[in-house]
Amino acid sequence: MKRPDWVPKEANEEFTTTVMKGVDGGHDGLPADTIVGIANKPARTTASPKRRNLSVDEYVKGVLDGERNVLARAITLVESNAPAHMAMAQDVLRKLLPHTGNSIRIGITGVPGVGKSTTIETLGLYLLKKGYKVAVLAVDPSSKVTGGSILGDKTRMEDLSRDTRAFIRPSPSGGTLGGVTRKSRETILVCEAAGFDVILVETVGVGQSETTVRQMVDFFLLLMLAGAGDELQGIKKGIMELADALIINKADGDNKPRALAAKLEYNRALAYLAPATEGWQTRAYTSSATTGEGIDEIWTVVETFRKQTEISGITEKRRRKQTMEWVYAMVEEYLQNSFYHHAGVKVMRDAVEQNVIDGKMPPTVAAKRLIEVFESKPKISDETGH
Ligand SMILES: Nc1nc2c(ncn2[C@@H]2O[C@H](COP(=O)(O)OP(=O)(O)OP(=O)(O)O)[C@@H](O)[C@H]2O)c(=O)[nH]1
Ligand SMILES: [Mg+2]
Repeated sequence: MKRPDWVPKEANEEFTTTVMKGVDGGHDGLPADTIVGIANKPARTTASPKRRNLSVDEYVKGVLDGERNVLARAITLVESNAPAHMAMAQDVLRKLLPHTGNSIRIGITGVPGVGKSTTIETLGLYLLKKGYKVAVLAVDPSSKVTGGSILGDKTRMEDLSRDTRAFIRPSPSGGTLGGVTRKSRETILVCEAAGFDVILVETVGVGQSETTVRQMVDFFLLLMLAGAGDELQGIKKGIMELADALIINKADGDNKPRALAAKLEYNRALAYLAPATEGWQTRAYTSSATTGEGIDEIWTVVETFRKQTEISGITEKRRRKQTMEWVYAMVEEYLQNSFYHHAGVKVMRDAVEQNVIDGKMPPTVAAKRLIEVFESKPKISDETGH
């Protein structure tokens, strides 16, 4: 047999020299996350022996029946940038839509290392004990390729990821914030249709991602740490104003007294801020994700919030508003893609940019030129990515 050229010269008989033909629909553009298993464990979706393509109705039925591998594949479909997948995903979503809306969607943010994943693991396990089904999603527009901390998070949420009543999905690798946002919103809906009662969305506390996640959840949690100095130093007021609860995490051991002091201080500050949710006073609490202390109090707060905002109609009002934001986010995503993939724009961009840099063309003129080219022939080139 002819040895392929990638076989090292010194390789013996055992070295693989043939490549088996894949099964039908085998490698269907799955993102890298699905093949990154925890060490010594089989990867989640690739373990399926038969991977033929599913029809829209098979996706819908599988999701509604809560079949995990179909759920995972439906999310992969939703996350795909391929035009054919996008069209199919929209069909699937349309059929799932009547079965959505029944979960409570909770966003969790905070600076890296504050304990978001650990809190999700502890809270998630607590909720499973209460009989809820829990889905955990991550939104991280900064991680372009693999969803950043998948491995870290999956090992950190090890107990949760092992439970069949929980489902953990890393951030879609969407590139643009708009892309990640659309995919995450749709993933929330798919999880709701699959019967999850609580959806926990972790986001990195950087850039625009908090605002983005705030726009897709009912309740927004900001995790903080008790600092050594001025408690309010360095905390962006804007983010505090998005939160429905502030949690001073790592309130354990030597850190506990400081956490309790921080809580009082934040509560004083919060009294002066505009509430994130009409009619709801945001307060600070302490918790320890490692010992579990304070987790039940947080859940009581979430439940109180849920009851109150359901009665007042605030949740419904917020969700309606969020749906419209979603519509326009999709329009913006489409327009942005059309612009940057427009053949004429692509040809002209470099020259225009250089002219602006050299001071030969004012930015306003540059923008006008590019828009004129864009509007002259409505042609989108084949590529789908940026
Ligand atoms: N003592 C103590 N340590 C904690 C607590 N919560 C988390 N940690 C530790 O803090 C570190 C970071 O926790 P993570 O849960 O990964 O933090 P994260 O906010 O998800 O971090 P990123 O995903 O990187 O943004 C880990 O080593 C945890 O074990 C807590 O309540 N008490
Ligand atoms: Mg994390």
